[in-house]
Amino acid sequence: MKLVIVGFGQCGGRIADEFARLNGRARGLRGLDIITGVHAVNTDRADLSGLTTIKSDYEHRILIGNKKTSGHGVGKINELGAEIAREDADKVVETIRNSKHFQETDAFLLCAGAAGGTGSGAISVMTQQIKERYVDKPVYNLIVLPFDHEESTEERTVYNVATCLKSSYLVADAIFLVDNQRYVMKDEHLRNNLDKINHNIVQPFFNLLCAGEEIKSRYIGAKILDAGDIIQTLVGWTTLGFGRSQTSGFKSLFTSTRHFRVKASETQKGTQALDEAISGLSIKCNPLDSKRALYLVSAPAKEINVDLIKELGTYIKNMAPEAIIRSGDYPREKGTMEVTVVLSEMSDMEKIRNYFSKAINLISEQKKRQEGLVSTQRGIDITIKDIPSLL
Ligand SMILES: Nc1nc2c(ncn2[C@@H]2O[C@H](COP(=O)(O)OP(=O)(O)OP(=O)(O)O)[C@@H](O)[C@H]2O)c(=O)[nH]1
Ligand SMILES: [Mg+2]
Repeated sequence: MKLVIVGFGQCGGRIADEFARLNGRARGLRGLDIITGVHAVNTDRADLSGLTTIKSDYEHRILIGNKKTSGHGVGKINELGAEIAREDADKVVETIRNSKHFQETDAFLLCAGAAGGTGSGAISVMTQQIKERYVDKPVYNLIVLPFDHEESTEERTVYNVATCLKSSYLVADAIFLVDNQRYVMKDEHLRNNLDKINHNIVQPFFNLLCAGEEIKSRYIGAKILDAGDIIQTLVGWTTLGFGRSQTSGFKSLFTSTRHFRVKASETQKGTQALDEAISGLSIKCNPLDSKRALYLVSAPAKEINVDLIKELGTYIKNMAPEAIIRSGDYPREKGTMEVTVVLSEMSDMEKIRNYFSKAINLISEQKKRQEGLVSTQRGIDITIKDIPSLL
């Protein structure tokens, strides 16, 4: 599957930058292209300069709203981010269309942080604009939720997240939710942490996108997972995970790969990787609430067997009994067994529901505060009229 990636704001831009590196790895390691274009869009010139892999010309790093912000961002006001995106939408859409391999694109993936201003405001507006112009291509969002501490220290956080999520939900074909808090690694500088987090966010897409693009017969699985399967799976709120277990060495104890203990061990490695993928899903959720799911096993060809696929299928079916499950195998890896999981069309996610109720409370509190402000102004106005003026 081939994607066009567009990142909005600092967070979105840096995740798009990570996708550019992912495509570099697909080319270098596998001779495949999985991305037809990577663009970063921002109201902040410095953020665009900080990227490292996305091409640095104005067609790949797109500055918007320069007249309104003078290249300094929108300072967390996501309404302004949305307004600027609406005004400059044509510029962005035209630029994307002009990229060289655009015709090969299967879908769009737009990325942003929900708590900021530019990305949070722009992502839904641009999703809508792109959907109107490319009716036959799905448009997906990848939305990053803030760290817990941002909620308590920054007033706008909850409001931005709630409005961003609602607006995206109204227009995007599916939304990958990524919770920064799930990726927090202690004892590291934030900068390093963000790089690692971004790497972990993007990593699960590698096999998922490569599997259907393989052309060499020895890398094509018994059951290919291609763009059609992925598109059929992605609907509404979505989460994804990735797990890996080492396979090298465990066979050396036995001379034959037909030995029953070898087979049992392969299955065990598979469930171990699947366990890791599920426990590391990009947002905490209950798999029971998913209506569509997908899993992909990537391992050396001789380690993928019917029992393994069956075992993983049963595991997911028990976990998500209501889901339509699609699967595939990808005989590529050496020495590792990797499992990628997508759970989609989630009917509930506690964290998201909480954002909406917190925002509703916040809005009614603000209304009350404003009303209070209005009455004190009246109060001053009343007392001030009896004081003599020097003018
Ligand atoms: N995972 C991840 N999260 C990030 C990164 N950069 C920022 N964030 C998160 O994104 C949110 C802030 O959004 P930004 O992308 O910085 O904001 P923006 O879209 O540039 O908007 P303005 O700066 O207000 O114009 C916060 O919740 C951050 O924790 C990043 O590189 N990776
Ligand atoms: Mg910014």
